[in-house]
This record gives sequence, C-alpha cells and structure tokens, in this order.
Amino acid sequence: MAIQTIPTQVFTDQRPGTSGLRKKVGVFMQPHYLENFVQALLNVLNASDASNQALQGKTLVLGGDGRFYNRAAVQMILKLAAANGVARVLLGCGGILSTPAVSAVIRRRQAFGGIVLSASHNPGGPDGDFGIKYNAGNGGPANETLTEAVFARTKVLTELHLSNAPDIDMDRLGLQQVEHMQVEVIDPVADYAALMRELFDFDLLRGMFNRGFTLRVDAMNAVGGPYAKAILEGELGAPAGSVVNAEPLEDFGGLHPDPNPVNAQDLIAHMNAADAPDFGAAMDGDADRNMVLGRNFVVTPSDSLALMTAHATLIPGYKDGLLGVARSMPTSAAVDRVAKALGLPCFETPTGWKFFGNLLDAGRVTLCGEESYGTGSSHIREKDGLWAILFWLSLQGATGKSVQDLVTSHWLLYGRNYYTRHDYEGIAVEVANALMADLRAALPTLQGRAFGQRTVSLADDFAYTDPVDASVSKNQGVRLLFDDGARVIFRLSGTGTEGATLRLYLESYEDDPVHQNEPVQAKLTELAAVAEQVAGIRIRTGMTGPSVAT
Ligand code: VG1
Ligand code: CO
Repeated sequence: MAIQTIPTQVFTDQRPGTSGLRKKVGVFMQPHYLENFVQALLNVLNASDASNQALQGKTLVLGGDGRFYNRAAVQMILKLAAANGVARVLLGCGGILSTPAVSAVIRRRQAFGGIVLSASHNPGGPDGDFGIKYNAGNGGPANETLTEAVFARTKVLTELHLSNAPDIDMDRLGLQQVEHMQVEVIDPVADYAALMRELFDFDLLRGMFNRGFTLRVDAMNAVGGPYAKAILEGELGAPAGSVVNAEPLEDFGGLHPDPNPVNAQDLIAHMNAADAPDFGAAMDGDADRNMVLGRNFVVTPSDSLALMTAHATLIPGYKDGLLGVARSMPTSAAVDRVAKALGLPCFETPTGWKFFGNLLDAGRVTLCGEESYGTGSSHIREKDGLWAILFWLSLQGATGKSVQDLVTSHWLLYGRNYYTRHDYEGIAVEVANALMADLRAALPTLQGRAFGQRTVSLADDFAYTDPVDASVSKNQGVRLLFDDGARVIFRLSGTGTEGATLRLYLESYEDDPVHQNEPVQAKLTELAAVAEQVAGIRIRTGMTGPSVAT
C-alpha cells in the first residue's frame, strides 16, 4: 500500500446545485471526474483549520442509495480519504445508507461530516444520474459557502492524493483498514431505527397492526426498502409484504424513484382499489422524500406539513410543543395558517434543505417541509421519508381517524390551499434563462396589476436573509402574490442534469367548505392562464403543457 500523488486536469462544471453535484453517470465515470470533486472537497475540509490538516483524527460517514456506480465510488472515495488524512470512515454495509440515515449516523456518532452518494429522485442505472453531496457535522447539507469553496477548488485543482490499497469488502460488517485509515462497516439501519424508537410510540403502532391495520409502502426499488422492512414489518409487526419494491436495485428496476402521483401510479391504483389498505406511502431514491395517501385520497406535501404542525403534540417526540416551523418559499402557505393559530414562528426559506439547517441548529424551528414531498424535523438535518410515514401512522393511531378524515377536517378548520406544481422539463437552457430574465425585468409592471378578480399585491424575486448568520441568497424565484392569498411562482430547477426545468407553482386559498373538494387542476386553471400570459411558457418552449403536473 502506498499513497500516490497523481496529476489531474480541471473539470469546469462541478458546481453543486440544490442538493450536491448531479450529473449523468457517463459524466461521473470519466477518468478523474469523481476523484477531482472529492479531492477538492477534502482539500477544502482540511483547510478549515489553520493546520491545513483538519481531517487528521476525524471520522467521516459514507454511504449511498445503491444506484449504479455507488460501489465503485465508495472504493474510490476510501482511497482518497485515506490519502488525505481521514482517520476513520463509518461505511454503510454494501455501500448503503439513506440520506436521513447518514444524517442520523453523523449526529449520533459525532462524526466530522459525511458523504452521500445519491442523485435522490433522479432516475438511475447506466444511462441515469449519479450524485454526491457533503453533509457537515450537524448532519445537514453543506451550506452555500462550503459548496462554493469546493467549486472554486475544483477549478484550480492540479493533483489527486490517493492510496493504491486494494478494495475493501464493503459487504462484511466490522473493521478493515485502508492505509492508516480505519473503515468500520456498519449496519445501515441500526442508528436510524434507534432514533425512530425515541420519537414515536412503537407500542401504539404495534397495537394498530395487531388489530389489523393495513398499509402499503412502495420503496420504489430504492434505498428506503431495507429501512421500511426492518422497522415496519420487523419491529412493528406490519403484515409481511406491506413494503413493496423493497430491494435497492442499481437501476431502481426501471422505476423513477420520485414519489408523486405521476411516478407512483401503481401505488395510487392500489389505494383506489376496493380492497385498498388503510394507508399508503412511497419514498424516493435516497428515502428522504415521502408521499402519503389514504384510501382514494392523496395528501399534498404542503398539507402534510400543515397537519403535522397542527397535531405534533400527539407524538411523544414532540409532546412538549414545537419551537417553530419553516417551509420553502414555493411550498403552500397552509402551514402558515396553523403556525399563526398556534402562535408559532414560521419561516420562509429558499428551496433546498440546506436552508433549514441554521434554523434547526439555533433552536428556532422543530418541523420543516417542502412542496416537493419532503418533511422533516430537528431529529436530523435532512428531510426524512420513513419518519414522515411513522408520523402519519401515529396520527392515525392517536386519533383513530383515517387520512382523508384528518385532512378534510383540517380544511374545515383552516381553509384549503389548493396547490399544484407544473414542471416543464428539458427546455433549452438559453430559453429558460431568457424567460426568467424577462420575468424579472417585468416585475415593476406586474406590481399592482389586475388579472380578473385578482390583483398582484407583491411581485418580486425572492431573496432570503438567513436570520441566524445573516447570509443573503438572492434570485430564488419570481413570485406573484395576489390580494386573495393566491400565488404564482416561477423558478428553475437546480437538480436536473439535462437542459433546464422550469417549475411553475400555483396556489389559491379556499375557506368556503362547499368548495373545498374540487379537482385541483380545474381549480387552478385560471392561475395557470395568468402564468402563461405573463411568461409565455408555451410560446417560448413550443411545449403544449407541462411534462409533469403534481
Ligand atoms: C428539488 C426540489 C427541492 C428539493 C430538491 C432536493 O430541487 O424542488 O424542494 O429540496 O429537489 O430533493 P429543484 O432545485 O430541482 O427544484 V432530493 O430528494 O432530490 O435531494
Ligand atoms: Co431525495
């Protein structure tokens, strides 16, 4: 075994997006592509103290969602870590760790940080996407200062430091060695399961399954499977087979592990069938997202956050109440109404979980959520799919109410925020950028303008000043806020790997119970027309409608 220094050429496209660096597998498989990014990361981490050896004696956590290239990437990262001073790596067995589990392990074992190998909800397999992101010692996604520093480093990188040690056996639990670095292969589920036991009343949940409660959890052939099987079927006694597509596959079995009503049609069909189980749920590629459903009923993620906030004290982990709540800007304002009623601080952040980290660390919020099927809490620093499933199970157990009952009675009390997101995928980058630039230029003329019965009370480009460290994030999306509570929001995706994706978010508020059970898309047609009128999406893109409407 020896540590080698190898010259390398710069790649100019390694800027992390909303959640780490995501590219096509073919891009990542180019010689030195992954290595360069990891080397730059390790250099930046080492430079975080005056010795320039900050990783000496430190522990990193490593694991991924099991997609194609996961295993090769693990071996490469170990060789780089060993050559850059890392003392110890905690590696999920088989190279597997869900994103929430990485966060949980970092926190419970007080690691220096962790590396997550995942492109999350993006498709996998040899023609799909791969991704990598760094989580800091709080268990959460690196902040923008760190990701920008890594990007800057990738642009001046000249050499790699790596060990030529043989590959380790990542399927064998226990200790191994790469140079002087210790690798401990750990059970990917154990720490996470221990944390769930601390938050939820497992006896209550066991009782529900004993009395015949049924559920279907679709793990979409992604990393959530082993966690859901171990906890729901193994510990809580849900009937065998309740968790389907439970084996993480390198190509997700051809499924698109992005749980929404379009990609989870099989689950929806089961939930609409005559013999539907009581409860349905799905998770994404790295198991941080969740979709929850009742019989014949889909819960929108924004509503999910609002209901969790309203009922949190029913859950042992939150029985003393919440410190506050936060939602990403495009997420519906349903939770704002609950926060107001409960007297809780409510924060509006840019898209991406990294913006919740400071609020959680500072004890300003307990629950957070995004419209993109993500909810989570201060128990870790990532959104958490299985946690959300356990939360919703607990709500049903504690109240004896069905999912549909819970949601519709919530609307009666707080009103309903009708909500949809329209994605226009694969737009030429120049077209998408021009559309956004023109919208930004038109903001002054949109302010105060009337569309039908509605008037724009605020037209702006969302900017966020972090209340904890005062850092400012600009250009986070164009917002049209209307006088009746409706909103139209435009932003470009930061996780895609092909062309640009325009996300259009539409929301309207309805407090009249008579009108709270209408089809969502129909209810929002008028706002979609406003969006088209001001942005000219169809004319500019040549598309006749969104690629996905959820
Ligand atoms: C999307 C979602 C965002 C989420 C991010 C990562 O980002 O909109 O809410 O935090 O994905 O989720 P964007 O920039 O494409 O809109 V995950 O589960 O893919 O890591
Ligand atoms: Co994800």
